[in-house]
Amino acid sequence: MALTTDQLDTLATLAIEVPSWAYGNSGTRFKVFAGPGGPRDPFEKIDDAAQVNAFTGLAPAVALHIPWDKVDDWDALAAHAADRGVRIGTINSNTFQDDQYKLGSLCHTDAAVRRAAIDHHLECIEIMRATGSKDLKIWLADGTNYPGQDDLRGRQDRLAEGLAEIYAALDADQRLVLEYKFFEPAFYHTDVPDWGTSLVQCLALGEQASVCLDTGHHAPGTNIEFIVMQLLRLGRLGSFDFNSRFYADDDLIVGAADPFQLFRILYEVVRGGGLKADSGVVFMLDQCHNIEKKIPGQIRSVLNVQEMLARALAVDADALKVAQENGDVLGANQVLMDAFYTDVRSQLAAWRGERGLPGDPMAAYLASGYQEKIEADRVGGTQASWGA
Ligand code: LRH
Ligand code: MN
Ligand code: MN
Repeated sequence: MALTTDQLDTLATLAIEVPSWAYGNSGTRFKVFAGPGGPRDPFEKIDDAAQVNAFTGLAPAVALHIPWDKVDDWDALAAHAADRGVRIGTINSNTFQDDQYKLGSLCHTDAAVRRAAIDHHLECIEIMRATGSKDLKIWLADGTNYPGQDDLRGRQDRLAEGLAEIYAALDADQRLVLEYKFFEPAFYHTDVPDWGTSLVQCLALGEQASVCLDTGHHAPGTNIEFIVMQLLRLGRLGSFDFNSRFYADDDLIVGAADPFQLFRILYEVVRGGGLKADSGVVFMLDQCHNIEKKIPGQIRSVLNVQEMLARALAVDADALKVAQENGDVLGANQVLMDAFYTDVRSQLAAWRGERGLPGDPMAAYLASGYQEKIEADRVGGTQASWGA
């Protein structure tokens, strides 16, 4: 089973945003391992991200996290990105690391804390204007640890109020993307725990608000591709935060734990029109590389997405429809599995060659000398960690 020319052309529309925070040192709450050659500022994070794009042709945008990536001169950062052949993508807000947000941000009972959280988002919108970014992604750590700790409904009302003020500040071509997560850091309840809550809040805001689906943010056993289908059906799938999970929010290399799940998700993307530019779906990675080298880790990640997308495109849609309409349970399942088991690697290597890219991007990066150079050059100074 080989991909047709049309399918290969569709594959070329895949553009992935890599996260700036993937290049800094990261770890678990037990230990952060410092790796040599880590970027010392946001400009060097962009340099590293640009390598992923140079070797794969898949990652033309870099998502930033504020304040981790704050610089004095946003024009200079955007120009630096353009010079390296990439652009600034989604701006991620951060109301989860300041002391004032211990009991919440937009949902906090104290109006002064809510004000600070709203102002932070207004600043993010200014940064979007300065860098040309179109998406403001909001993930809130808001929640409680104990029943009775706060009023669940009051918090939801305050959330709606805060989001409305942020939404009102958007330009006509900017979007608000609201990310959900079922637990962590709060353990009793989370204020945006699921796609339903995110969707309800987005619907109240308006057309420029949509849902971010982080693949690591669900309870075990959740049928994620069903959520993808439903949000695409409603025109409210704003973006993906791709990563892999074995247990909880592991933030490991997408497709590492369950390539079949990634295939199923991407099949629903294809089926629901999520690859078309007018769908507005942004494909982002939200990952950290704790023990492996960062740039090869990102290269592996974007290749995993491309490979599973190629297999999803290989599904024989006509045969599947016939089997489904005939009630042919096993036949329909086999059509899907035939595509999943298709080895597309040599075809993808040839496809890259036709586009002036290395057939084996990982080997080409490792042979390029870039890793040795940054490990030699970036000695001294403070390496950026997962956060600042
Ligand atoms: C929360 C999250 C969110 C944050 C990122 C660092 O778990 O997925 O997207 O911005 O991690
Ligand atoms: Mn995320
Ligand atoms: Mn997460």
